[in-house]
Amino acid sequence: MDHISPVLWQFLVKWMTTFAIIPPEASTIAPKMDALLVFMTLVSIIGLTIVALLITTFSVLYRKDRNPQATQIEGSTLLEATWTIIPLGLFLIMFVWGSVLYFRIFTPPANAMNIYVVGKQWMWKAEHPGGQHEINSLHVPTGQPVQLTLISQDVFHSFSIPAFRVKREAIPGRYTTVWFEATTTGTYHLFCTQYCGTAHSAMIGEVVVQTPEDYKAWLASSTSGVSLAQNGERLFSSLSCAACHNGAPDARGPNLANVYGSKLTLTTGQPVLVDEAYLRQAILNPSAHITQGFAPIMPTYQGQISEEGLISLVEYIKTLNSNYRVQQTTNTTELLPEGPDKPGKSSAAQGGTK
Ligand code: HEC
Ligand SMILES: [Cu+2]
Repeated sequence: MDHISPVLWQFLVKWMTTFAIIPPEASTIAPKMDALLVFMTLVSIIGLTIVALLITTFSVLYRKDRNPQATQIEGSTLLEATWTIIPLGLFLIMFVWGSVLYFRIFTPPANAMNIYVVGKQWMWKAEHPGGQHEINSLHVPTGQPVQLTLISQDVFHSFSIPAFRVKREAIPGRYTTVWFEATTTGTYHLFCTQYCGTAHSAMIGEVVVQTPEDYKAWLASSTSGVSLAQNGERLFSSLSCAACHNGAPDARGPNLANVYGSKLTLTTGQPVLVDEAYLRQAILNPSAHITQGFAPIMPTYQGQISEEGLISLVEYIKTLNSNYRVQQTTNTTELLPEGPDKPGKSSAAQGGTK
């Protein structure tokens, strides 16, 4: 951590990675996670040493031939309070320290760029906003917060990148997120850490961390030519969503422009925040939550659209927001080859939507 001497810390980390005690540290959170782990290990070792020493000393000092007659001790409040309060304090430090890290890992910064990851027996599929797809591999740039939105197509999986010290469950039917900022270029392991069937151990891959320039080049060379939002637009028309959602005042369905990030009121009077998860649910399970002022006429699309299709639809609906276009420009298009080269990154436009 910051309070330990940096030289000592570097030495320690070097030693631990050389002897494969910990994986390399390749994200901003990794050293912070390791500091907590080192603290916990030290406390355990010190505690173990004290207990082992006391047991040995007492067994020797009070053995039977030196103390044939047992002395009855009725207890000592001071002693008991001491060995309760000191460990309690130590555990509370770990608790608070751990919670701070936990909230940091699961609260992405507003300027994070989003990559979708779909898990299925037995592979990981990553979908970049520009339409780049990869299987069992994930390309990310250094120095840029990356949020992963995870979902599973079948059973529970868990997406883990040890070198980044992050891991998150991929759950069927629900989006989960995790974020990181890679610091060091290189290739790192990617695992599924939730037993998910016969070929679970083969559900592995690699994370390729590149400089922003190399990442840009990679995006350019692996583009499918159709971004997620463009693919979503196609689906939107081929599934005839526009028959009801055409934005006209007398349309049978609500106008979807600016719906992402807004607060809707349901017929029950309950307010809901429209995020990615809500959009996905609204398409699959429209009758579960009816927007006030509308009839429950939207058909369910359960089983008709793949997870990738849903992701595309969600991304398309997001682009219908006037302010999202700005946000998308600052988040992803600057990383895309065709994006204009801007001198300064502005994060001011990103406040409103989440
Ligand atoms: C038959 C007309 C109809 C069709 C077709 C239709 N919808 Fe809807 N949709 C509605 C109505 C009415 C609502 C509002 C009532 C509700 O929540 O179910 C709605 C609600 C929604 C919502 C929730 C947002 C809000 O403002 O309530 C989303 C998102 C949505 N539809 C997306 C889609 C997508 C994507 C498709 C195509 C795959 C589609 N809809 C097809 C009628 C339709
Ligand atoms: Cu798995």
